[in-house]
Amino acid sequence: MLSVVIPACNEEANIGRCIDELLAVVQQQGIRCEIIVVNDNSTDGTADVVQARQVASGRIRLVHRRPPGGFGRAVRDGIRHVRGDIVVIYMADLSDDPRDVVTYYQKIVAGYDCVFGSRFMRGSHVEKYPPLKRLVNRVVNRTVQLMFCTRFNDLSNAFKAYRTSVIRDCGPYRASHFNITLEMSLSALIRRYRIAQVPIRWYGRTWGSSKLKLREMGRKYLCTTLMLFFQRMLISDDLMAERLAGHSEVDWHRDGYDPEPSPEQLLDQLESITEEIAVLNEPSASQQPTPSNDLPAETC
Ligand SMILES: Nc1nc2c(ncn2[C@@H]2O[C@H](COP(=O)(O)OP(=O)(O)OP(=O)(O)O)[C@@H](O)[C@H]2O)c(=O)[nH]1
Ligand SMILES: [Mg+2]
Repeated sequence: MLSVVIPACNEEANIGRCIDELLAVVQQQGIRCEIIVVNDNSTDGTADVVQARQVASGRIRLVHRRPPGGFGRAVRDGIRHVRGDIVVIYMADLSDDPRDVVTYYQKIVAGYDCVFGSRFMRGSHVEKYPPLKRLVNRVVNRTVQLMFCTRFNDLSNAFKAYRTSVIRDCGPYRASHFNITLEMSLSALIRRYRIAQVPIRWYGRTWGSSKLKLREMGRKYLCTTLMLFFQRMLISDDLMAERLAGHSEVDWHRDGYDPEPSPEQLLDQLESITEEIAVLNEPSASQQPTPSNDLPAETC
């Protein structure tokens, strides 16, 4: 099952359309999914809009957070509630396109562990990206590319997909704000998971205000990047050994991790496997390159 985690803070005029469009596209593709909206002390009607949809669809769940707020804290909370085996982090402000969620899902079903969307490769489509933000994005991402010797060029973008097992292996995460986007993607990268990069569509916000404050976020991005850089340089052998032995600390996920799956969870898993087999049998899925043809070509 696909679990879409949507952090939301004061997105009253966006969140309803965001959920409706996402559900329509995903269900049209026959993908079983749940949507987990993590509301961070919104002072507008965000929670009411989600609750109204929750009544109409059993696929939607609303998680309320208590202060302190923060994008990273919201993502961490959302992940704790995940029941599916594939997780997509998705924005509430209509900047991401639900059709790309389907692409992510199909890539993971085809064998990848993670899918990173890029707004800066052939095939991507970007509208109304503020020029200053774009400049900072390119400088940060180029620096990260050099430090980690990687071709992935939009790692700071939060809209990504992971197998839930990858998140369990890489966690627990520490970042509280937007730096969690780097923590999640770089943690998977240094453990050498199979990662696909795909072009995505991105649209600038048309309602509400940005929560990303560039000046405040700099030191947090730096801290996360350096932490992961030193892990890569000094202890990547330990991280890989744990990954390969499957001995990572899964019980950090205390609230959501259940070592004895319930009959409902087993049924979910069975349905996911059946869906995966069906998707694999579709011609479009079988024509996609196998992971070995499209693995990240590390440059160092
Ligand atoms: N739960 C929660 N969600 C947040 C928080 N900060 C941001 N978000 C959500 O995270 C997503 C991205 O935040 P934005 O404010 O759009 O950041 P941005 O994309 O850099 O800024 P824009 O260019 O204005 O779109 C949106 O869905 C927000 O509602 C937070 O502290 N808590
Ligand atoms: Mg945004």
